[in-house]
Amino acid sequence: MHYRLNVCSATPVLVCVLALTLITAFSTVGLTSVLAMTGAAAASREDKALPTLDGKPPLVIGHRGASGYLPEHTLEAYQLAIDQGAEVIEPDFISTRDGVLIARHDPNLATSTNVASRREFADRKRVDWPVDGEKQTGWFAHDFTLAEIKKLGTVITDPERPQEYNGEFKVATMQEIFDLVKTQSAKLGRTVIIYPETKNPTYHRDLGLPLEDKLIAALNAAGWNSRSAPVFVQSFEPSSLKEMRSKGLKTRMVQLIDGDDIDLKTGKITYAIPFDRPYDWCKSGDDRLFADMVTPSGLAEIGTYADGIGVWKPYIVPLKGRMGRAGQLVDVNGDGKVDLRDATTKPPTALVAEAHKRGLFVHVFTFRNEERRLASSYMGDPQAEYLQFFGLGVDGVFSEFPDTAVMAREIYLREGGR
Ligand SMILES: [Ca+2]
Repeated sequence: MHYRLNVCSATPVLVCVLALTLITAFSTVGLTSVLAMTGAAAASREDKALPTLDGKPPLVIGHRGASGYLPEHTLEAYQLAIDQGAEVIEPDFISTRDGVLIARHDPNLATSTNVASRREFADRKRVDWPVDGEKQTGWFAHDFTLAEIKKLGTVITDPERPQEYNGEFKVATMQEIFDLVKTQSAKLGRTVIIYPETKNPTYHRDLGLPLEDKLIAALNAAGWNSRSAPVFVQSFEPSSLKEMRSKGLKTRMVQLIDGDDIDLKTGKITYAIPFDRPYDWCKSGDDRLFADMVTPSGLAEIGTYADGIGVWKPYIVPLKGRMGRAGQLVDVNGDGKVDLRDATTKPPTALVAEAHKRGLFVHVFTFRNEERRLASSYMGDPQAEYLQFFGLGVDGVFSEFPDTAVMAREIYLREGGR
């Protein structure tokens, strides 16, 4: 029920996978390497090492939980991600007025909860409240105690996704999610990994509600402050990661790398506030862009304080629209608008190899099932997108549909004879 019927899924799966494997192979390593691979078919098991940094299968990371199905960042969404086979669950942490870390993507609660419909909180509404250089209107977590936030119901943020659970689940705290990870790991006999993000860390510091010390304290209390702990700590802001490192956090850390949009005419990533540069750079007058993080010197700098990068997909597989004779973008599928579905994938960049060369693992965001979010090259099949990225050696995928990611990885490993 999770898959749209399309050309690829209506075709025998093996044919599809073989075709995709060939497409990926030709587009990434070229004919010579493909021939070499064929010659190596009888090679030993060691030669079948995966192209990830550690040679192990890529991780499936439940992005905000199984957020394609249930309201994001709730215990229920995390439980579903674990049930679907994700090794990792990913919470973003912001702060309440009383300094409790809760899982939400945005300090503004208007889009992810039913706060706007609660009359008792009507007077908490703020207009043009600045968040990382962007003015927002809504209800902000730092104006609410945890007890008040626990009165709210969460809602799914994408209006085109299932709405039937809106209002049913509560906002989860950091501690509740830590407890879920521990309980589930013990129950299932497998390690569930947690991937906490300090969200808007400079913004929170400016409010007098810094996130870092609380995250470190909770990781210490959980017995998870070590390199081998089932933890990846992530942030878009380098200074947040550096601060936690300097304060004794020993877990693996991940520098996130964003962008605003893709210019389908040129195939290039575009940069606009607040997705042009980390907000800590913005505040300190550092005028570099996220683009500067993926250069050789940018990666070398990240290597001084982090263990891996979390990057947006087009940094690895660029996308481009089709241009008409008059220099305009063509509505290829004739649906009356020009968007991702009219774009095709371009040859992959060398970013995975460049990062791996410096010992940095590469996790990629965000994988979603909806056809409207897939480039036309994938023919509406989300598994095709996963298979391409797995073939390129990425070490993990942030997925909102972990069951699809797990299935694609099974196909990838099986077809590779592993
Ligand atoms: Ca179109």
